[in-house]
Amino acid sequence: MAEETIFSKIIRREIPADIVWQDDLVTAFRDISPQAPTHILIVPNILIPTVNDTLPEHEQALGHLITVAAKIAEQEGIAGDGFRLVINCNRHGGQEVYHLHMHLLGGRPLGPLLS
Ligand code: D5M
Repeated sequence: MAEETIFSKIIRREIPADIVWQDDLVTAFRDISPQAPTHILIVPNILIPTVNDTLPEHEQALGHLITVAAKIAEQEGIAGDGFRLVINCNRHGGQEVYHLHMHLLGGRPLGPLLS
């Protein structure tokens, strides 16, 4: 059984977060350390630690991350100019919180992907 992170507490609304979307499958909230004018994390409600731990039964929730990202981008007014979706995996991917999440970044030109 994977260990819960702070994101499970946010999903259950046990600790404060600026939640912009929540449904049966996913929760989205503003990143505490924004790297762009819009920086939102979209997370599956069930705990999947990393992309390496994804299973076929997770596909509905994982696909939903993207359709919800599109809705939030529209809601935030950044859909037209564009945005970036990022999922970090493990150490080389720069993952800090081991509850799979998608970053939605936008509101400014983001420049080259890699650093
Ligand atoms: O990204 C993990 C992200 O999670 C990082 O951008 C900070 C953010 N974070 C950490 N704790 C919180 C809370 N409590 N609220 C909102 N955002 C948070 P990674 O892809 O794992 O490097």
